[in-house]
Amino acid sequence: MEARPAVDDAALGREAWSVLDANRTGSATVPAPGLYPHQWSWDSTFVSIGVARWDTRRAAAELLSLLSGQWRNGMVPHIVFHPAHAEAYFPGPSVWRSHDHPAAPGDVLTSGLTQPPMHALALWQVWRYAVNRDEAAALVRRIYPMLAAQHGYLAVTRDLGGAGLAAIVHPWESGMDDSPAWDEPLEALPAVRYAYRREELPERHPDSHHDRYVWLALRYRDSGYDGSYLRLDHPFAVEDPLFNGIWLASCHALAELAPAAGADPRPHEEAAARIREALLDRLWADGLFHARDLRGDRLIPVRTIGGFGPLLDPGLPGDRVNGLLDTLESPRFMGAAGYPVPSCEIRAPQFDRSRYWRGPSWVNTNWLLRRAAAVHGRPDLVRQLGTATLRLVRQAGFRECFDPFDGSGRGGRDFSWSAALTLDLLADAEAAEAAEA
Ligand code: 2M8
Repeated sequence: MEARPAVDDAALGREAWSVLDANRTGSATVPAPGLYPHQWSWDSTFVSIGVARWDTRRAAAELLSLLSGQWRNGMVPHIVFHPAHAEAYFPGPSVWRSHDHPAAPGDVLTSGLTQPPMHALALWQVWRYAVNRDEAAALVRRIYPMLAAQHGYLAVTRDLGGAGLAAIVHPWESGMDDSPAWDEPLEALPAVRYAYRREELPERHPDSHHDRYVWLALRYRDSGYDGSYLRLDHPFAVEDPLFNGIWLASCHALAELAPAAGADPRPHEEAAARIREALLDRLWADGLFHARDLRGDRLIPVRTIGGFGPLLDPGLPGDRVNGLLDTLESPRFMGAAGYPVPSCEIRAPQFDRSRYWRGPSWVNTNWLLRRAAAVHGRPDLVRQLGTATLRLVRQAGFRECFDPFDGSGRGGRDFSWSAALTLDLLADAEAAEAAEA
């Protein structure tokens, strides 16, 4: 049964917890019942962020469950499969065949791709709010080496452009699967035949590039998930500003966590500086960051929500920050939307108010942009994004995403990151009210 959040904050908070409890299977939380019945990587980081203020152990268990799927080369997979209903989602473990790969864990089934590296930001949130400091320190000592390995994997195996940015090798790695940013590189692929049974296709992808998604995943799998294949032959390689902006912010988080783990923060600060320089050098154009198609060797012109990712960096030069915030508040994005922030520029021909990552507003990207506004000293924007996001879930429920004009819900119901981040927003709103009183 879908939760219908109540109007007052306390009831909304209770509804959010009941969604998270219902979506919990053991120590992991699935993104949405039925639709996504396994543990997804960045979804779980948002769940961990949302529960961290109240329940350190639950937030930590979420991350540890996900990291039980980490490969020995440092890669954190985008899905950790729930063995009880392994094939309930396509592509399932029989497609990915992680158990055949020597670097994959033997006892946990995973996908072979990764997702935006939010994990250090989530651990930082757990560290920040933990009441028992000894427990928090032990947790940081346990998880820090795993995240350092994840960052090492990105820096070495995924720097396919050789300039210091991590490349995604599949649209699923961006988290913004159907974003129009991937249309051009996908359409440059050879026309492919169905590599799966038609009835396995998820209903929400009626005419997307799903054939190509599956084909790309199979090609990578058949290379043995090989790093040199990615560098030399894999036909999809894109430097995405959201993925890299999150990676940069996670480098700052690791630098802050390093002393608690008895490690040196400097390598993470240096990594952040390198990523920033590469972002500015390679992805900036016309007041926004753009994805770079490494195979076509060009910037992808369409403006999407991903272009604001580097705003998460406190060290981004002021002129770029101002340019990005102007674009964000302009009628291209927030200025013409009733409910921020559309996932694609409203004026772009590819904009579609209903289609998954091609227009709708999402709670997780709103939360990230709100954080970026806080980082750059814009309390008005912080308030605006927080209030509007809470208005969305109050009116439409904890939906997967929302129509940016009328706020109606789209996609899955009882969606975990929408519920978890609502808890965080409610707590901040309450703290702000208390400070004003
Ligand atoms: C969506 O992605 C999956 C593939 O990973 C799918 O379309 O089936 C995206 O919205 C992604 O960001 C999210 O992590 C996942 C689970 O919520 O669903």
